[in-house]
Amino acid sequence: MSVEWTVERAAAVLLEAEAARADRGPITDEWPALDLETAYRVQDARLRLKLADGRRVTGVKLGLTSRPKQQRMGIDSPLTAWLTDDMPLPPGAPLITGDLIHPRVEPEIVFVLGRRLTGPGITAATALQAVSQVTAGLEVIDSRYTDFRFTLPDVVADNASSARYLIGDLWRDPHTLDLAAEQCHLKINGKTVDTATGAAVQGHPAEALALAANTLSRRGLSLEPGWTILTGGLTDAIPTTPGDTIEATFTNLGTVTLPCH
Ligand code: 0L1
Ligand code: MG
Repeated sequence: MSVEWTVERAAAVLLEAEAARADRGPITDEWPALDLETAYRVQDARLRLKLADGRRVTGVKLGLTSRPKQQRMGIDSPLTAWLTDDMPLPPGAPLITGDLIHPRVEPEIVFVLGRRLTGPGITAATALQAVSQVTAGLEVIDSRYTDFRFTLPDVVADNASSARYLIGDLWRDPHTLDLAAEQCHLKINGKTVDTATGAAVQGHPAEALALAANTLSRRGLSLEPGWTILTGGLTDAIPTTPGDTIEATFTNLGTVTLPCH
């Protein structure tokens, strides 16, 4: 007998897959009626389960913000997801790849908010006014779906494949930098494998921040002071191999280094 899908069941199934490091097929294969609005309810239900387990919200991430990544994943829309305090990697600590299913890493421009940002109607200029600091980061994504195969509602429900993130230690004033022109070199074991500028993220990372504020406002939510915002992968995400060191070097935002064990 097949069990009926609900928001709560989908949230629990995805959290179980994460905890067990067991990938699975897309939920929409079994629950084709899962639409985008319901998927965000699953994402929020998944967050409630984490909070009930003692976790704390640290911020918000944007996913699928760059056109090349959207094209590769076959999804033409950016999305938002929750960051919680079980995700940050301590500086210098390795990524234990065996703790995850099939982790991939992507370089990001990271904001910290100085004040609340509430949509709708937020523009990139207003959004940037709310940012107190900017730095470099690496996001580790780890879809709970086999082979990263999913539809937009699937990946929204799965909290945008979020797993871990590493933040740099060179904090800059965002108002003194041209973040669209900020350049990033993504390296594996010292060899550059990809390059991009901040313009890869919706034209400017502040556009991504505005998008997050406006998207969250549809659920009556704001971006809060002190939150970390991962504005989206600048390049495509690269698979991790134990023994590799992944490094993102930015023009003005410093370097973040992640050894993979
Ligand atoms: O941070 C991201 O852009 C990931 C969004 C989800 C898509 C993926 O798993 O690649
Ligand atoms: Mg990302």
